[in-house]
Amino acid sequence: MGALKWPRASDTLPTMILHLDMDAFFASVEQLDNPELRGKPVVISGQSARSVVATASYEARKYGIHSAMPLFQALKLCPDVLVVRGRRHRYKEISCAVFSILEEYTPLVEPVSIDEAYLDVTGCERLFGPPLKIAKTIKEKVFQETGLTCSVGCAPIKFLAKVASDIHKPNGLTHISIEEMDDFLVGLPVKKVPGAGKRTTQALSSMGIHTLGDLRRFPKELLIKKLGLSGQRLVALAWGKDPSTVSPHAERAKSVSTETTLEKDTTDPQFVKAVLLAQSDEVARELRRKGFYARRVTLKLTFSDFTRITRQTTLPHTTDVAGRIFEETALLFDRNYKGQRIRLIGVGCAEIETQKSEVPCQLDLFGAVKKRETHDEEWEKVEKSMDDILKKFGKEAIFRARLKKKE
Ligand code: TTP
Ligand code: MG
Repeated sequence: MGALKWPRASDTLPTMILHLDMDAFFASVEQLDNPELRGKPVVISGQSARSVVATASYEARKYGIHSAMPLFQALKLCPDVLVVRGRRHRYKEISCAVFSILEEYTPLVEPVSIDEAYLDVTGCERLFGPPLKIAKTIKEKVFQETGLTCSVGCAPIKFLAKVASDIHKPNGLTHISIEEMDDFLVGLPVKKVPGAGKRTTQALSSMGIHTLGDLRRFPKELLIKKLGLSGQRLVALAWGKDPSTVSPHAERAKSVSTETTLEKDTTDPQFVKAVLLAQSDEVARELRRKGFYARRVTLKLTFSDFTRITRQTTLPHTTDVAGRIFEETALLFDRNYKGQRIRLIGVGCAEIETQKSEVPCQLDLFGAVKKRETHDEEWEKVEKSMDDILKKFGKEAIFRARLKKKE
């Protein structure tokens, strides 16, 4: 057999990819937030006659209920099923928390959907241990920080990582090593290959091809003639050649952040807040310089034992204002700090947009539109003037009184 060519392997390191998928995501979040739903058949759905099920809890799946099923059909299968209206904002919040955990292990995180991502952990071994250990740690961390379970697949190529994450769902962990990969591919049903649609699998089935092993034995040219590009892709996958790589989403890559390792560890909240204010200024100035507005604000703290936490807030409107970023990070700090010795402080902004979003409006009692109470506009004016002065007179020209060192 000729030498296999791994997609992103360097000469010495075989690629190792993880695929993580949250279990019954929306339903699990609802069960987490509302203990009365736990252990019960639950579907997330609209409540009209035309609604379809977005997802079903594993208890509901026992009745044959699944995503995309019309609600009336789900109610026929299980008249007692609890129908819950979805809360996108909450799912997004938990999704951000999960992605922040993943980014602690590698910058090569590719979000696929709100509850699913690929990670390229090639070469992370020295830092975090072998891939299976990383997968286990990530599962534990996701559970600790969100209270939810996920399933993870671990394989030398991307599509197999996804196949693997589905094998022991829910709360599964499946590893396909390089040594096991060939046997695994031979026995894999074609319909399990992500992207192999109904029409392709039916066409293959009519040729007697049910597994990738069957596909390997079939004349390649004939397959490509019959199925075109998708045939070509399947032949490559059947031989363990997946050209796709883990590519972090362009939008997510657009983030602005700063961090400071302190000269001496601290437990003084006032000191931390002074640092947060300076960092918020720095990040906001960078946003304004690039013409960006951020929707997500992140606080990062590393403690003296090198454990760390990242916490984030999704804002109702985008911002490039330091005052807003500071208020949010200070609030995150107050909510999450438990007196540990702090070694490093970081502030970041993500979910960057190039358009400013409107400050949300509230209707007052008489239906008139009223602007929400906010200081953003005043801050904005002050900070824009600070930018101008700094540009004209240099870095030391102006600073916040709060940051001035006591003489
Ligand atoms: P999935 O990961 O496909 O499903 P899941 O997380 O609910 O269950 P599993 O344990 O099998 O992974 O989708 C993630 C979320 O996306 C899901 O909780 C609800 C939402 N979703 C829809 O809104 N519509 C759909 O058709 C699907 C498939 C999912
Ligand atoms: Mg899922």
